[in-house]
Amino acid sequence: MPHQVFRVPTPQQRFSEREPAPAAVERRGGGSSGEILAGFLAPHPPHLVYAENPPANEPRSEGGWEVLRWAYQDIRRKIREELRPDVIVIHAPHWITMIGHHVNCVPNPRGFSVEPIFPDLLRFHYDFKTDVPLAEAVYEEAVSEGLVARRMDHPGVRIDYATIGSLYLLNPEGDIPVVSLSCNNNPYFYTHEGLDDMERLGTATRRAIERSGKRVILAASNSLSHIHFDETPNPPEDMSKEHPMTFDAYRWDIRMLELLRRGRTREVRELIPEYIEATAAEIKGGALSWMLSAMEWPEIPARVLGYQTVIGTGNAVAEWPLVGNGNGSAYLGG
Ligand code: 2X7
Ligand code: FE2
Repeated sequence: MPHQVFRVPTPQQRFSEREPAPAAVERRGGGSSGEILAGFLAPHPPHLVYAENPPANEPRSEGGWEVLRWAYQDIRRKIREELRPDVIVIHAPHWITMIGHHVNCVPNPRGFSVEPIFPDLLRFHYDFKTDVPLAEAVYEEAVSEGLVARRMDHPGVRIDYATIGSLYLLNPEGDIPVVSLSCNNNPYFYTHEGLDDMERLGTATRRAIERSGKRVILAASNSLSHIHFDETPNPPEDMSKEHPMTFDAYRWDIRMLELLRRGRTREVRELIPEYIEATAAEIKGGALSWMLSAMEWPEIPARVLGYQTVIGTGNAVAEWPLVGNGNGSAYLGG
């Protein structure tokens, strides 16, 4: 029996007059052709957006972190020219909700985001469209799954910089509708329990996509090992100062990436709690567990397009190509 966090026994007990029960949910196999085209590990350090110098971001840079940015360039091309998805569904560890998995149902979130720790790097004007029907379907399926879930309907919702950063790096044109999910596993208190719920949220997300008829890509917005320097170099993009925080954190990142490159997702699943303990890996927010679960723990080689540190944290850009010609061809080893 998996551990449960803030689980309500039945949907019926949960609904009040303020929040009516969602309509009955059409189950898998209900006749629609929605599918997940690919999943992406899509890290969001504000440094990467800063280094791209987009007009929407106020600070200017000389570049930096090219290995990750060139990897993003590659997947941007694939998304735009080959996959052409209807929606990006993103789970981000900086939209932390203490109770419940929140789903952003606001049609057009827009505003100005200043990164609280690195305001010198990210002061970004964001503006994107939500796929509201799919967002509502994810909420409904999460409730059906027995999870505590909430719709975010406040038009003035402030979007966290992880969501903003990964969305920009995946789709700078901002023309692909989005479903944005919060991080409820309360990463500072739980490891296993929160991740069990994330896997259920993944199952719910998959069902919602299937019944939507949409062609969707998933984005797990997170770094890997997540201990960082306490001082920023001057300038921040001075790459001579960039290195893994510890050799041990680096070893762990590479061990996990090697397993993913071999399609050994079952072993990864077993190791995640130990990895989090050892490196404070940002996957403690659950984005990777959510995404792999939504893709049913695919035993295909992940295409790891780049690994690099950002202020000491480990970051990888990777793809799980579920359809089309990509079948993990980046991995050639035995
Ligand atoms: O949010 C982040 C992160 N994940 C990694 C490195 C530096 C800053 O922000
Ligand atoms: Fe982060």
